[in-house]
Amino acid sequence: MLTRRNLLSLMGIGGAAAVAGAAPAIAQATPPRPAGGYLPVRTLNGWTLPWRMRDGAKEFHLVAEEIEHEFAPGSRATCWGYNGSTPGPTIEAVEGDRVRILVTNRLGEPTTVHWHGIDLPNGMDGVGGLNQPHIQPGETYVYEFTLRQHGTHMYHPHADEMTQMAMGMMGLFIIHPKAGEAVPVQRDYALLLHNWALHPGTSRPDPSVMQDFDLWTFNSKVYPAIDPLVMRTGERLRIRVGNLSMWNHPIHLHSNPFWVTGSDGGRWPPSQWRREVTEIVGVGQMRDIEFVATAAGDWAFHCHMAHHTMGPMGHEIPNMIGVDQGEVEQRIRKLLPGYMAMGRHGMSEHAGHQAMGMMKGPANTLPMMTGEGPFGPIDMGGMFTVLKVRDDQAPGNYRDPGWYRHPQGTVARRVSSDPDYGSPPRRPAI
Ligand SMILES: [Cu+2]
Repeated sequence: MLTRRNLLSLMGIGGAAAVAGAAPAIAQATPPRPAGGYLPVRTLNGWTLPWRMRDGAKEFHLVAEEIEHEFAPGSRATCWGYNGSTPGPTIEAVEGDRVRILVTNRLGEPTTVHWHGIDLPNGMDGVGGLNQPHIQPGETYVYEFTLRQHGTHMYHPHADEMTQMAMGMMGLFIIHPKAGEAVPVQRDYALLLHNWALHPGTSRPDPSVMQDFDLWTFNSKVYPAIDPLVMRTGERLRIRVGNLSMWNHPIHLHSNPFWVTGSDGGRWPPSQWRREVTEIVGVGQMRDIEFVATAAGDWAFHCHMAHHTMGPMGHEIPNMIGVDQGEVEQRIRKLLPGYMAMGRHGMSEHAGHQAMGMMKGPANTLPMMTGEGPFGPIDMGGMFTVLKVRDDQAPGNYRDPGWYRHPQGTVARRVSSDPDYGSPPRRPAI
C-alpha cells in the first residue's frame, strides 16, 4: 500500500538525485556525504523529512495531526505532532536553497507554522492573524522562501500556541552552510527539549500547566528510551540543542569541556567559541556544542536541573529526610496493607523498590527514577542519556556498542565498609 509516508520517501530519493550535480565543495569528513554535499543531521530518536525538487524549489509537506506517542515503555499518550511524530520530522536544507513547504491541517482547530529564527518575507512568518489567515481544519497552505543564512532553527505553530506546543507540535529546521565548514564534524546530532504535563493515570498532555511538569524530554523521549549518542575517539561531534519547553535547561556533558560554537545565528567565528561544561539553553533558544572525544567511556549527557532528570513525582509531599517512621509505618499498615515508609535516608531506595517490583504506580505512569547500568540503578528518568565514546566504533556506525568495558584498575572501588575508616580531617566544632 502506498501510504503518505512511503510516497514522501519516494519523492525524497528522486529529489536528492536531481541536485547531485549542484553539490557545493565542502571539506572532507570521514563518513560518506549524500548528494546534497553536507553531513546529514541525526535527529536523536527522530527522522528527517524527505523532499522532492519541483519548479526550482525543494518541496516538503508537513501534516499537522493527532498521533499516538510513546515517551518510554509504560507511558503512552495521544499527542499532536507532524507526519506521525513528535517532534515533527527535521527539515534539512542548504543555505541558498529555495524551499516550498506545504502544510496540511488535520487537527480539529486552526493552526499555522512559524519558522523560528529564519530570515524570510513577513508574510511567510506564520503568525496567525498577523501575517496570514489561519489554516483551517482540512486546508493546506504553502510557504515558500529562499534560505539566506545557515544554522540550527526550529518550527512550531503560532496559533493557539500554548495548547499546540504543549501537545507536542514542534520540529527542527537545519540549514547547512553553502560553503561547507572549515572545521568539519564527523557526527552531527540534534535534539529539542520539551516538558509535558501528563498527569499520572491520564493519556493526554494538560496544556494548562505552567511549571509543575511530569515529563522532561529530549525529542519527546524520556530516559531510558532516549537513544545514546555514539562516536569514535578522535572524532569531532556536534550536538544541536533547541528549547521549546517552558523552562531554561542547563545542558551538561561529562568528560572534558566542550566548545559552544553556534546558535540560531549559524556557526560562530572560532574567535567567539567558548569552553564550557554546562550551557544554558534558554526558552526559544538554540545552542550548538562541539567536542573532540579524547577518552573512551560512557559519559553522562543531561540537563543539570535535578528535577528534570526525574520522572513523574508529587511535589507537595512532606519532607521525610531524617524522620524515623518505624512506628507510623506499622500503624498505617493496619489501614493500608503493604504501605511502605520511605525517604528517611533520601529517595534512592525508590529506584530499588521499583526495580524489585515492590511498587506499582498509577496506570500509564513512569517511575520517578529508573534505568539500570552495568553497576546498578542509574536513578534517572527525564532529560538524560549517555555519550558512548569508543576507540573502535567504525566511522559512520551509529549502533549502540553496549556498556563500556573499563581497562583493569580504572574504576572507583571499595576500600572499606567501616564508617570509621581512616582519619579524614574535619573542621573543628565552633
Ligand atoms: Cu532542565
